[in-house]
Amino acid sequence: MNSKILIIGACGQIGSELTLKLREEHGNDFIIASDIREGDDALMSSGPFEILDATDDSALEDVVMHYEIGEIYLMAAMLSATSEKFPMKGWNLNMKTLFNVLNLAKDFKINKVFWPSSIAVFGPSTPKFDTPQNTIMEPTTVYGISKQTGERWCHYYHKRYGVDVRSLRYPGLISYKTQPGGGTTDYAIEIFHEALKKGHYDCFISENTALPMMYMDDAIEATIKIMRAPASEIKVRSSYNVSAISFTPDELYQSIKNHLKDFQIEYHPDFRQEIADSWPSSIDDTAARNDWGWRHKYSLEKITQEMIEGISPKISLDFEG
Ligand code: AKB
Repeated sequence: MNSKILIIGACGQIGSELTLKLREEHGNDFIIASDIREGDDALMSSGPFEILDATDDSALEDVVMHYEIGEIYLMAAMLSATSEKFPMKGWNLNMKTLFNVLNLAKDFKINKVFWPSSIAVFGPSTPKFDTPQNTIMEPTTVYGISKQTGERWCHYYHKRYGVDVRSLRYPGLISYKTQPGGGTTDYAIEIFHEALKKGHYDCFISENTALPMMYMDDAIEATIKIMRAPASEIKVRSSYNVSAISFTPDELYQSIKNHLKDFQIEYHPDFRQEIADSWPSSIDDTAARNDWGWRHKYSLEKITQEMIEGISPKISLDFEG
């Protein structure tokens, strides 16, 4: 039953925590981490690792055959803000890696695929509050277009070739173990680092912009839960809305200020404001809750506490070192 699992993008924000969690549960040798660069000590020393550019289909197939991989979690992607700077690079990376993985599944070389979608599939014409599972989707970012297109291809590969692909529309993900890279929701992580380091944060999103957010532990739980659910429970083969909490930069600031009384914030919105304005403020995830039992655990208060406790020792080490 314990077929080997390949994580693509294992050194990234989600990949690194997912890899360690799956190694804990399946055993280190069953989880093969891969990325275009090496990760931190915890990841590199706990199990097999391959340098892999997943846009290269034959290199990917070699790794899959060598380790007799049964499942792939494709966590490599270029996020919203970076994709706006490099539109063709973002499109090529996000689409090519998906096709390479879906084609391996279509050819029966692997059995199951996880692919992350995002709230970026929605756009300015989408209902902004309690955004339904099925609704108007007219994304205005390259990243959003790549995720929306990817969703349609996942649905198509399932319907046409029977590929067992499962997907979640992640909201902004908050974590302290690995830095995020290139997202619009990254402000909600940077703010903790700057609050603890400098007592001050220049926020690139305006104070009343509400966005859907989730703590990393909830995101990992949702990812593993949807992958372990019986196939019959997975009724949506494009991607599921999953929701936890929504907050504005001001609400997050107030929550941090409850712990760090002198913390100050200023707002200097940049190009990422337009991206944030095009996304929903809150998400209706009834389908995920009903179909395969999704429940989130982390409130804003609990996230704030864990982030401060997790980042503080790193900051002290920086000062000492
Ligand atoms: C981003 O901000 O680009 C990502 C996302 C919401 O998918 N965190």
